[in-house]
Amino acid sequence: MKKRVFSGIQPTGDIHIGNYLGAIKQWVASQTEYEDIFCIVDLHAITVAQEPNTLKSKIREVAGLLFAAGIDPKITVVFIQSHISAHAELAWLLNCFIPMGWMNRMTQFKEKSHRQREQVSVGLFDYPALMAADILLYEADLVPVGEDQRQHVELTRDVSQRFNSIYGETFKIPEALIPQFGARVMGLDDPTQKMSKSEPGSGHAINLLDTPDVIRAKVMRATTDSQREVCFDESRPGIYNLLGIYEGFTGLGRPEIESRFVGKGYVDLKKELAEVVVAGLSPLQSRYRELTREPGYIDSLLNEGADRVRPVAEETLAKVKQQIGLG
Ligand code: ATP
Ligand code: LTN
Repeated sequence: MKKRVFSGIQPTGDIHIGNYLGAIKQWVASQTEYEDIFCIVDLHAITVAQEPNTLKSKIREVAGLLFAAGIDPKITVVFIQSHISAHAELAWLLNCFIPMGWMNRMTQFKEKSHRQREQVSVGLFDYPALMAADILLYEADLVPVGEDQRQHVELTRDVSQRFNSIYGETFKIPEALIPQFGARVMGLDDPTQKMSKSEPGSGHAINLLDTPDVIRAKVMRATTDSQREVCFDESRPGIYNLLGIYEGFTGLGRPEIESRFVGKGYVDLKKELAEVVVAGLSPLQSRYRELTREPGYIDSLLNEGADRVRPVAEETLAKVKQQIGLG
């Protein structure tokens, strides 16, 4: 029996190379080893304000990028979260088993709410409960996520264990799967901040659909420091991040990468890195253009995906409701 993998991606902003190296690339690589389910989490997206038409088109764009990156709809399920109502329903049930103290510790909420101040919704606070519901509905063994999501997977484990200890074995306890490389790609303009879709600056992230010239310009403008030597040195976050991206796209080992830049400077690294990223994204971009040529094709794949996994979600939800004594 293959292990089941579940992960989610938000249809907000532009998908960037942090999402690609930290998540999508690993998902593609794992398809034959695991039974994969990937969810476009539109219900999570609305925890912050979204423009309706943009949200709708972003959902299709994210799906298209996943398929273009190599997710094979014949073996892997990709679906839209709001197509399966069990997600929202289980989130409510879990809410009643998550102590406020656990939620108050969530660092992502602290960061995101700090940025928004009085606009912060209850949904944003409750985000981890919905994420726990996503994972638990499908009895996932493994949850591949970037380092930033580790705490949410821990909360999922805690609430499932708590529920099981009250009502008996109900949920499978999932485990986070954090990639060693590309776990945390940092912003090009500020290498002390994680590259993020919600960061507005034009020099912050390289997006998967950026043109070669835009990619080159962004890499050349990336923030570094005033030293010279090109090596993996964590105390120099700018250069460390650029080398990490180089590593992510080429798959080369660190000593090999460092040896390529002996006697060369930051500008050489940037020039070479830009070409590595342009070449790395080019096949994905042409597949994306092909996939989106036929209107409705992406939607048909997403509907099929939801139809395949809905029965699993409904069965888990029914079991939970029965254990609690609802209805
Ligand atoms: P935002 O920062 O706006 O919340 P995001 O860029 O973190 O969005 P998500 O949709 O939340 O994007 O994340 C999708 C996947 O990409 C997750 O597995 C997440 O951990 C991973 N990821 C996001 N940003 C990075 C990053 N900078 N480096 C590595 N992985 C990342
Ligand atoms: N919170 C995640 C997206 C997400 C997710 C999930 C990831 C929503 N539900 C379930 C793994 C499993 C994020 O922001 N990257």
